Amino acid sequence: MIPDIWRIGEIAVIGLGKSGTAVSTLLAREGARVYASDSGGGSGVDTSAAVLRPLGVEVDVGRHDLDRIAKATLVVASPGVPPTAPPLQRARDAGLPIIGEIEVALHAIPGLRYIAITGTNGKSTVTALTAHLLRGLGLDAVAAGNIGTPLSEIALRDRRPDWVALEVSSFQLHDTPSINPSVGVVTNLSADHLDRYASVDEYYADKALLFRNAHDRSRWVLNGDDGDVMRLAERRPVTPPRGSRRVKSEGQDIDAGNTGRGALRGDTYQVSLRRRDAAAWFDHEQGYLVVLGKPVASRAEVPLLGDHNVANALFSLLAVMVADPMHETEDARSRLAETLRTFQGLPHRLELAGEYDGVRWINDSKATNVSSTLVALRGMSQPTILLLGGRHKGEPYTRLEGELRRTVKAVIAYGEAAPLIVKDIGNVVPTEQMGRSFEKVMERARALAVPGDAVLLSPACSSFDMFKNYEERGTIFKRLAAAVEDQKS
Ligand code: UMA
Ligand code: ADP
Repeated sequence: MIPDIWRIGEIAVIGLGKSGTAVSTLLAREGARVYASDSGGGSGVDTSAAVLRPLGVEVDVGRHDLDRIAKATLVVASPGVPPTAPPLQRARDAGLPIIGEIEVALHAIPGLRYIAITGTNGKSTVTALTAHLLRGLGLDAVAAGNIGTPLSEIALRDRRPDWVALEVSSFQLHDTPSINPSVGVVTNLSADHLDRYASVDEYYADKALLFRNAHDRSRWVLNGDDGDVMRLAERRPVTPPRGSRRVKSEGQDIDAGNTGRGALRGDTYQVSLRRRDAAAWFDHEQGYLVVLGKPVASRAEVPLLGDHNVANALFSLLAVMVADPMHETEDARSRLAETLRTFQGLPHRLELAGEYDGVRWINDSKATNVSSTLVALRGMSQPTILLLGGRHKGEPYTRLEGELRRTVKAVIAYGEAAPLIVKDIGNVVPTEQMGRSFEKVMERARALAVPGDAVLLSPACSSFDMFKNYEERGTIFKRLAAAVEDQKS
């Protein structure tokens, strides 16, 4: 049930992507009056408008009526709408509360049991695996949130699931004052989204909001190998002022108080790839994943490449096991091991697109920041041609230097970020600057590759300068890689 006050006056929903569409539908079903608007256009927004209008939602496509928004009782912002966007500036000026889609959904499904997963990298993998493991225990579990299915869509279903594995981005955490998971997971932290945040600290401050409602029965699964994650848990999150949204130029002021320290309420469990005193750790010598004192599965049972995925498996196993004492019995442990083996991994994450003429084409399009490209390079054992580029997100590429020297024979820098990439790493490995034609990038990669090489798309940038999203970028990479083979036959 949504609060009665939300049924008085009008709610302004900003953005008609997945979140805006789902939350408008949910609010309309709950009896609220909704004005939804999107500054853009295109078939996706038109389809949303066509779905929402018959539900009584008033829709504007291609514009935001700022005066109307200023008169709303509540504003629901899509996570991708930056705080500097005119409708949000206007809402702030009018002193309106601004919340996100997940906040609305949490009100609509009170008492929902969910495991919330955040961090800079590994969120989607851990979210999908967590839901998969819960299903392996015979529970009705779904993955939702930043992974792609808005929580409002789950709230619209007739049947409430037993559990939700909820991926939450920093943008979503900022606008979800009621977040209160049964278990909260933080995979790791490093610089990201610096196109939106004024500083790394400001980005971390939003991540710390995962803990804002911590209480004695909360359970936290944290990366014990990551100092920034452990420090984050010691921070005392300060609720951002009502209706606030960080604006780059104002950011420092808004969260100036968010640096206090204090013990995190609830039980904390650590994951480590090396420390045997952690609640879940990887015993390299024996090749076992050990959780809560006993081996659960062997490394061979984790069907994913790279040590980072061993850590991801440990996060999921531990989160599921501490979520309920019934998930920790001997029977549950053997079911979890069995279920782990059948996890397929997600597309666009170190996904083998194909092997053609002795060259392996690897699609890691989801690597949209420097840390994830670094992780991908660590997993490479062949001479690699690296496709790096897209829309720059503010981080220097110099951090890649060591791994570039170890495994990369050439970099093809493309898209908007190409000149910056060449400036940062052009003297480390041979780096060619190309433009915005992805076909030409792929042709060049094909010309440079010899049998035994790998061509790795791990761009460290967002895709928005050339593609709709990272999925489209990865799908086109796979198609063009396979096209080489087709042309020959
Ligand atoms: N828009 C306006 N006015 C503006 C600016 C944008 O109307 O001033 C409109 C755009 O025209 C567009 C809509 O807002 O139609 C887009 O909103 P959105 O970007 O929030 O898109 P959604 O489809 O609602 O997707 C969001 C998340 N997107 C972002 O956070 C950028 C999706 O995460 C998430 O899967 C989905 O909600 C469901 O929860 C994507 C993402 O890139 C995968 N996340 C970032 C990441 O993982 O790094 C955080
Ligand atoms: P997210 O949803 O946080 O973006 P994903 O699970 O989609 O994370 O993985 C994206 C990329 O991040 C992967 O391709 C990989 O390069 C990197 N990655 C995944 N898990 C981890 C981890 N535990 N630690 C560091 N990097 C990781």
